[in-house]
Amino acid sequence: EVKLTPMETNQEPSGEFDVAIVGAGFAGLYMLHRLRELGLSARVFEAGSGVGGTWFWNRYPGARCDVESMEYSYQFSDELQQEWVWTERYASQPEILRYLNHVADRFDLRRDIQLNTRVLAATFNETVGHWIVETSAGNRVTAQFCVMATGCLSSTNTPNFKGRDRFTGLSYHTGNWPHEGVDFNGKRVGVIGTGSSAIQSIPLIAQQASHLFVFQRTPAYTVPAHNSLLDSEVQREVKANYANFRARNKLLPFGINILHNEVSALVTPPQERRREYEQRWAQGGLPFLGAFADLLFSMEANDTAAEFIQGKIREIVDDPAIAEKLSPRTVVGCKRLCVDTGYYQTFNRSNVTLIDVSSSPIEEITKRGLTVKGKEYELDAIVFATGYDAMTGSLLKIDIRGKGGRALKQAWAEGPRTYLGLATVGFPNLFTITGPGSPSVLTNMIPSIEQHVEWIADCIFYVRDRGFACIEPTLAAQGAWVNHVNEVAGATLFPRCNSWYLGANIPSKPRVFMPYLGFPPYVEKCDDVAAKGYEGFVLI
Ligand code: N01
Repeated sequence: EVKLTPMETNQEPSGEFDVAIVGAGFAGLYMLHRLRELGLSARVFEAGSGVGGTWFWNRYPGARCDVESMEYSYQFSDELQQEWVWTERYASQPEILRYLNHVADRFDLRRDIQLNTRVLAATFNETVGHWIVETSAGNRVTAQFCVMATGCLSSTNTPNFKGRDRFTGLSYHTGNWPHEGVDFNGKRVGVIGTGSSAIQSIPLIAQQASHLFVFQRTPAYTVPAHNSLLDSEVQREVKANYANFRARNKLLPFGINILHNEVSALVTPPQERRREYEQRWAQGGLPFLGAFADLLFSMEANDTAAEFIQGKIREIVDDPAIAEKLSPRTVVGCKRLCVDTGYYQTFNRSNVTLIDVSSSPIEEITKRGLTVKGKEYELDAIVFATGYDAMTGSLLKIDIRGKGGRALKQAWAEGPRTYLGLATVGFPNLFTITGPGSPSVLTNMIPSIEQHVEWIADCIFYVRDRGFACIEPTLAAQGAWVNHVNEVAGATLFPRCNSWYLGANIPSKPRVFMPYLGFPPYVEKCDDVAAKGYEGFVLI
């Protein structure tokens, strides 16, 4: 990692701010803007050499959002949402990154953002009641409040394969892709993993590679995106009524504009059920999960969706043996449903080989490739599409120390414990945007981020305005919230598979369902807590 001196980053090494913000993605950018509007001083530290967070790092071929672009954008400024023109139904990574750069310029945010700077430690000083933030660039700043805008999927996971560093070819992680792009023409490429990132990149890598080997441990369900250019008429209509469109979406499950069928799959006659699934398949994307009300609650109902997708795989994939290998046997939607463009079709290409590593794992990485079942696959490039240490990874990489010098890592040793996903006992004046215990990844992230930013900003303003020094949740409120999050998840099919929602993809990570399945009631709860003078928090 390059360590830049404060001179090179053109920033003061030290300073006092009202708020320190970690991360300059969607969350950090809006947090800065909002705090400025309230007349507070803030400094953002960002590890990347540009703003954009996940959209800065994830530049792999085919990276695009699975929430439609008219929704996956800020709504805090009507001028912004009116002037920005999205070109596709699902925005591509370059377009979202352009948008975020536009936002940074439009609201003059850059002067308070220090790039190329990783926050290494944040320590609460109990005597004075402020945070000391230390960075890789040598900063040591103090701030009354510290806001972690570190993202839910920002800490990449590269499994510790034997011989991992021995490979002499090129290797990449989808979540940390070279800015100049990668030319796979004429190369033998191995992709490890078949989650969302792999499913988006595989069809494009296959078009370039001389041969592509896909190493699949668990097949994933994916539905076609049917991405297209965004109809200017659709865009005009949404813009004519943007506020209503946003307000209505906020009241929908997951905060996403998806039509949710209220009917149970099990009471629906098979023919009708099939019609519903066909319609959703033709529409494309995440709305597939809204086909029936009980899909995420009843195994029997979920099986009907699984059978439908398995049937589609058999229709699309020519070789029945490959179709069989590609067919998941898990619960649909219990890992994030993938959205693709030509994924299953890619396995009909003669230059693509699917290698099942479910029962015989990748044994080791060698100088020339990798081995499975004693056979060496010679490769010019390996793509690790192996996901993230989700939701807590980036937070716990920072040495965060609260009251009594206690490390967050220690406080969360058995899984993250928060009140509302916003704050943690023992860590006064520290907030997490879309933290574990909030709906975050089970919603449209942007309105969720905006809701958190606004709540946090109001809370900070309240604390200062009333002359308090610190705010911290009570043990009772936090305990009740953690139990509630678990209880809600336990009533669904979500805990039934080894997903990153559960931390199950990272060896040694405690198995705890991290996001809260409760949007939109969550927003009411947060509003209610604030209206009651921050119920469940202690202010001193
Ligand atoms: O990561 P993942 P991702 N040996 O964790 C495999 C969002 N996102 O980057 O399932 C062999 O889903 C692992 O196998 P298994 C979205 O929320 C959104 O793809 O653990 N394989 C799995 O197949 C998404 O859910 C978009 O058995 C190993 C893969 O690696 C989240 O980000 C696009 C392995 C990891 O899949 C993460 O997606 C991209 C091993 N040792 C991402 N270890 C869109 O908006 C792991 N794997 C569309």
